Amino acid sequence: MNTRRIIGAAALAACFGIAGCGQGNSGNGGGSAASVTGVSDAVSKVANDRDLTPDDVLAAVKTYMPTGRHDEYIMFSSGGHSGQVFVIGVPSMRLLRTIGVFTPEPWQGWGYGVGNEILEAGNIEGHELSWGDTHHPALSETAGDYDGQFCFINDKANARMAVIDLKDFETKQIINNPIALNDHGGAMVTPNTEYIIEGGQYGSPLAGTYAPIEDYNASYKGMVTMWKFDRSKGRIDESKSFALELPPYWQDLFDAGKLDSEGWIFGNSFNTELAIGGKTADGGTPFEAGVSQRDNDYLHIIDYRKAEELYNSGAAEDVAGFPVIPLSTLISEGVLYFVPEPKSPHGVDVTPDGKYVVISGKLDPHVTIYSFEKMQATIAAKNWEPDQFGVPVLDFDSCVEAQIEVGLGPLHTQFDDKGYAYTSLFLEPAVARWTLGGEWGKKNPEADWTLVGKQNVHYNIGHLGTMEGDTVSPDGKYLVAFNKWSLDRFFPTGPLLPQNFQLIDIAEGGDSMQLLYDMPVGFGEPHYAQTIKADKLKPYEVYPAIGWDPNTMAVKPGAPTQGNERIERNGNQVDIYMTAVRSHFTPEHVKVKEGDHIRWHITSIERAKDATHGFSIPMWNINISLEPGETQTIEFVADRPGVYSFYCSEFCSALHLEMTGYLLVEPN
Ligand code: CUK
Ligand code: CUA
Repeated sequence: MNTRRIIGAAALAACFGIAGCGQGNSGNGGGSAASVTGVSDAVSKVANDRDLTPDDVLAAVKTYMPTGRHDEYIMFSSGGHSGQVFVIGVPSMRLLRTIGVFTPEPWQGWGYGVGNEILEAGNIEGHELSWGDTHHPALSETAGDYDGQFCFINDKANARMAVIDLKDFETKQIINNPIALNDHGGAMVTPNTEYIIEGGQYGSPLAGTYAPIEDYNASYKGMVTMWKFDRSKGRIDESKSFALELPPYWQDLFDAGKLDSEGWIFGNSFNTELAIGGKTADGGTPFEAGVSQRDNDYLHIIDYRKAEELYNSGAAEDVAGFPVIPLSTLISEGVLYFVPEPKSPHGVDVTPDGKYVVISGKLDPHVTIYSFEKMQATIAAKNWEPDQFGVPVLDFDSCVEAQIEVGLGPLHTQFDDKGYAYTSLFLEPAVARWTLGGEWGKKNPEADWTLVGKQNVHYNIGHLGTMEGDTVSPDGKYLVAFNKWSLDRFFPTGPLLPQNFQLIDIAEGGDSMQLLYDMPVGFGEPHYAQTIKADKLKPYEVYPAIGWDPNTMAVKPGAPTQGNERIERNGNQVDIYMTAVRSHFTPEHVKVKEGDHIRWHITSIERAKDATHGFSIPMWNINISLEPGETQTIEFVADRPGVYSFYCSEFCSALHLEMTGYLLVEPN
């Protein structure tokens, strides 16, 4: 034990030596050689007192972020059932921001006066939805690489898609899928973000209609929707979007081809058994067993460029007002092919060169790697048998490049810059590192398609994410394991425990991964995250001009400005034009009559970075956030007479408590 500790001190001294040689982080300490010894002694005492091993100390030094220093990478994580997106710095694993998406978020005023119309657009036929099951965030791409402009995320529970603009990290659009009520294989983008992919999950009658479960094979459908993204408007253009009808297998995840395979998308599936579940009096097999009977399901191989041509030529049919290309057309026009994939597949990931597609089988210890070139040759040779719906099922052996035994319960795969792939192993639980073949395989010394290392994780890993790990140029460097269970890792918060994001150092090759840090996540269940190099993000410091409307990303005509604050009455319609600046609102008295319809327009006329004001009124569920330059409009009916003190809900200045006023609602 003592020996370990002494080595620990030495390792630490070496680490600090390296840090001291750099820029000198924040001016404290001076970074001279003399201070290295001093730091080493002091820190080895702390390490001894806290019973830290050399690896612990090394991990701490690799992740510690001195005050004022920024993280190298920014992770956009699904917020799970919170329906939000979490923004987390890597390697510090500090939570930087929660972006309100499908769910109200009071601090940003999301749903309390800000973004109400966007949230309402996500309701389905008047049914208010105030949660979402976010699964897969997708950063916008240019030429297959993250460009830092937009982030998209799906809501599995309700088949919805959201658009976040990374200029201000705010949600701009929520769109309902008109033909589906659940999704899963989204959001994924094509390499230039022309389309956002949203694949379905559980086979259902299209457009939320009714059909008896006994008619499953004929009346239930699968689908994948291609949402057209208009980058100049920063919105999904529903009028140029379309869907593909698929057999009622349960489509799971999708990934877009890139480089060699650009123009194609790939999706895995399960329940090719067409099980309908349910234990009935005359038998019946519950889903768990029913969907796991066959040895193979089908990898979906889709020529989306050809589908786009078909849509443009009018081959789609109208389903609830949305264009859907029928399955029969997809088959006859050569848009859709299948290839068998082993036992209960999960995860589909295209390699950085676009040449291979990696599939995991939850109940198969292998990853199966398909060659895009071989798929194309198999299609050209018509080496297929039709499935029961007539879809060509390509010959497995003609398409497979390699199979690697990686361990128990493989799920998802990501890549690095050294030609390694990383696959999450849910059941072990661990991360497996293996080598790619082709040109990328030459980036590491090991043989192609070989398992080279494993790192245990805690516990039950789902997705994993390397830095820019699903782009054409992954950085590697770190890997984050998104673990479902934490068991003994944290203080037990009752029977419901946090989930665990574990940071792993993957910078060195071979079998050399090091677990660095556990981040408890108190919002379940985030599935996936994408991580971008921080310097690719160019967010606004303050909004570009006073009177900026984040919805339109432009100055709002007629927004209140300094000097023209006023109250206008037209019948019982009252428009209040107010400004906010440290530390007052203008006007401070607002007198209206019971029953008046209020439109309250407020502009922050601040230009200083981080000078955010809030604006809250009791009784009407109003609390908004006004970032410098921002304008917002709140509407409500003053249906209750009384005196209401509105106030700024951000501690913005020494006289923040004085930043208040009275809404006086005079009785009729
Ligand atoms: S799924 Cu969750 S662990 Cu929704 Cu991407 Cu695989
Ligand atoms: Cu403005 Cu407090």
